[in-house]
Amino acid sequence: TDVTVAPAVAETADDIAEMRIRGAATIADAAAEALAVQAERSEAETPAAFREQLRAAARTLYETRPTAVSLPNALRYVLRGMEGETVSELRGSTTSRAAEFRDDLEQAQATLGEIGANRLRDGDVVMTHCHSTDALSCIEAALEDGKHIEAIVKETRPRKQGHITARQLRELGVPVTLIVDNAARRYLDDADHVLVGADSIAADGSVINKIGTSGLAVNARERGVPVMVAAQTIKLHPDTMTGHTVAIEMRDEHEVLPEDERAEIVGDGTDSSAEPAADDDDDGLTVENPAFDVTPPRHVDAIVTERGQFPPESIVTLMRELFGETTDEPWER
Ligand code: RUB
Repeated sequence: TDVTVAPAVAETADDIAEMRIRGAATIADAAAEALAVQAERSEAETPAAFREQLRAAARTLYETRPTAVSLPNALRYVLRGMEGETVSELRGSTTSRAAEFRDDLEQAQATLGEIGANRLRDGDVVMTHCHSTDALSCIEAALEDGKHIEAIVKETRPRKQGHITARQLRELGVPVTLIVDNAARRYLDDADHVLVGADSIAADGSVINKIGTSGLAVNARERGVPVMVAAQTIKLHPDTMTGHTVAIEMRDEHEVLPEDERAEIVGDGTDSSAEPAADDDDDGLTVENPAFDVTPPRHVDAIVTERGQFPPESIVTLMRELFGETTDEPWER
């Protein structure tokens, strides 16, 4: 069916796909906001047309990036609250449900921060990877408790989200040491915690987060540094309860190797002495750019949520409580 999605929704979808809006919680917030905008601006004349537009908007948002489950969880939550007999009732229920979702998200992050802060002692040094608003909430709450915290911030190639983390920690007054990803093992000797966020948590307690998290966790285990994952329950992946795996996003190779740098490796195709390629497009160099990886539960010490902190192996109990057994997608109905 050909349903028009509000331009503002298409714009949000593009911002998510291009990572101008990024990070699992921020993506969820933006998606809920976009559904509210769609509801407000809808010119649908019948309840059926309104519902179809909202579902189309949700699909557009859903198709942007595959790994952070907070996105489908947000869409599902808002669409489940779309109720009413008239377009005006549907509009009202959808916008208030989206507002409720966004308030809950903010509240959950604050509560999670207070719980996570209990794990941080005065004077502790925390090593971070990528940029996680849930992880930063723990540090912020520890600072509010009057604790002195320092941070070792991994740069996080290729997109350097570590720079965002470093900037926000400096704004909070936290002394920051910025390192390249490859220096992590060396600097673990100076760290009391590894603190990361999550894009998805699977039912077995596996943590799906920025590429490099799993290697960091293995090194931390070897060094005896506890690994703490800060993840609101919106990061829990319902489909994994029935054995589905989480899709790992593969991003554009140019994030890793720009065209001009590629030419430095394989030439620009004009060098006649080079080995003849199998076909015109194949220069024999493959660049892969997975955005996320999976850290097995045995390398994670605690998952901190707004509902308390859990050893990864017991997260499934919380998932059953929150999701029950239903995993149908309202935008596919
Ligand atoms: C972001 C990332 C973050 C999680 C958690 O990856 O891996 O650690 O999304 O973030 P990307 P938050 O930059 O590719 O989106 O705690 O803010 O939800």
